[in-house]
Amino acid sequence: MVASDILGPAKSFRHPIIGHVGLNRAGLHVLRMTASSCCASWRRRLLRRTYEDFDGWRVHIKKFRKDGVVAIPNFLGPQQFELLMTEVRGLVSAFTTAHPIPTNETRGFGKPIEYAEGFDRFDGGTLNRFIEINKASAPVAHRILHRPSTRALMSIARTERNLKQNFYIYQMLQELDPGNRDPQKDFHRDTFHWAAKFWYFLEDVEAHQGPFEYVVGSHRLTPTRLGWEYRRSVDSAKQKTPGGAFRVTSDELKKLGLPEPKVFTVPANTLVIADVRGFHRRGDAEVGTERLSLYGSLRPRPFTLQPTPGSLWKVKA
Ligand SMILES: O=C(O)CCC(=O)C(=O)O
Ligand SMILES: [Fe+2]
Repeated sequence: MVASDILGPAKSFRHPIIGHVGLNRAGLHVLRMTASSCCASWRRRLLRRTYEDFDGWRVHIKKFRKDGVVAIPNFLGPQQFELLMTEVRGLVSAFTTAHPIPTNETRGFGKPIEYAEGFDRFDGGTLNRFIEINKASAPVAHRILHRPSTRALMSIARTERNLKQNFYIYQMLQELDPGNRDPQKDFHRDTFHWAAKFWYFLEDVEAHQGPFEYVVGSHRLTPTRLGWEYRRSVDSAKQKTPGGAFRVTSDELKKLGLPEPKVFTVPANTLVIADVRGFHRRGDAEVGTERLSLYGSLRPRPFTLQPTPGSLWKVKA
């Protein structure tokens, strides 16, 4: 069981094998990174034939592959967007009435506070409010996220299709307690393997509203990056760090030869997709600012060669 975790998504260096000092000195972490990356490339090749030309996504997928991030403006037509906004406003307002802002005693990442319609989670002084999108409760959002063209885009970004993953209406309230540092505001990468996230922004995001920031090109596993990952893995194994989402300083980013981060101040109706193996953070925000989006984490199984669960490499349109 413990050994088979190696072939799964586990990333905590408190794990007896993943966080084993000798094994990381021998290159375990870097091996997991490169092997899972090869698996993702293989799956993507198999999916490409079916999806790349789908509905004009080709140019965006190319940019996503090259930069690790892409912003697609005017994702919906005006009528559909209005319809969606009416639904979202109704759901957010019902959620706000049903669940007043909870108090937060913890620092760093809080535990999810579960409700029937979703959950709250504090990241330091930021409150993330997630309302689950399902067919019955949010039919418009559900339809948009499950239409064939959107599914195609998500499958390519995830390098795997037909995985059941939840999508959410995501309201973020920032700096509710400015003394409590939001850990998402430090540059980091989420995990060791290929993984994407999307935010479909429903309202403009301006510079003071904690825009998403991404270091373009930092998703590439260059020898310099792998060297950094290696050193971090040995240190993390020694310290038995729990998270496994390595933080990076701006000095280190410079030493890695990476550019200044790109700040995604975007108009409403923009879809941003990012490969979260690349370095990113939530930008600084003024007290009490909000961000509203549809959101999903697109995580494949790191070490599978099958892009469709249950089928042996066959991909049907
Ligand atoms: O909310 C953001 O802009 C980014 C947060 C983040 O780092 C993440 O969700 O992985
Ligand atoms: Fe992140």
